[in-house]
Amino acid sequence: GRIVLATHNPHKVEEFAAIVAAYRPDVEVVGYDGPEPVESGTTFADNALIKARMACAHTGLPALADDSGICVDVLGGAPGVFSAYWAGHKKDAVANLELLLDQLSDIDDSHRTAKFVSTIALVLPSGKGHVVEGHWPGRLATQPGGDGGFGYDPIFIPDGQPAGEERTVAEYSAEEKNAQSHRARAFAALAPLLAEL
Ligand code: ITT
Repeated sequence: GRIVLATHNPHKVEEFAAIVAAYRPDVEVVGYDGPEPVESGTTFADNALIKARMACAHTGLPALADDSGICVDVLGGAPGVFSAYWAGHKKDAVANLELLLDQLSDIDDSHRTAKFVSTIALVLPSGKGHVVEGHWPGRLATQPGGDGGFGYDPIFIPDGQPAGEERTVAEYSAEEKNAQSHRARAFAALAPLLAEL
């Protein structure tokens, strides 16, 4: 069957295509170029459902949407749902991560803990909706490193790496990121439902 991916972010499309293929190589992931909904929700789950419902209604296909962001403990969970626009109304990844580094300039390493969050909604043409969430814990670097990935990847150092060899996500290969990321973890929780497609 086919499934529509309700995102305008080409990096997410690439990551999802790889992650879905690992579970269901027979499912074709198609892009969505219909109207972009207003993400008026106050939670990742609300926004993911808004996006998936819009794409399902517009195409008649089962729709997947991801609403995601970075949550910094010392900022009380911000940027959170505001991650894409942290430095202003324009989606400017470099400005966003520079502002976040500025906001943490006085914070020492042990208090720079954060997590990436991905909330994925699956909406079926029957109207049934499912929401799952994945977390990827780590901490913020003091300066950007690496040129892979997107968004906040150059300043996020995932937990669980060997001491002295720690890398940002922007220094991971795409395969490594897609095996461990918040998006992969959320998707793992959704995989059983894909059997319904
Ligand atoms: P769509 O709404 O069209 O899917 P978007 O990029 O606007 O695309 P969000 O509203 O969910 O998506 O914003 C998520 C932001 O969180 C994204 O723009 C990045 O700044 C950040 N983000 C999410 N996942 C990330 C990842 O894997 N690596 C780095 N940054 C990420």
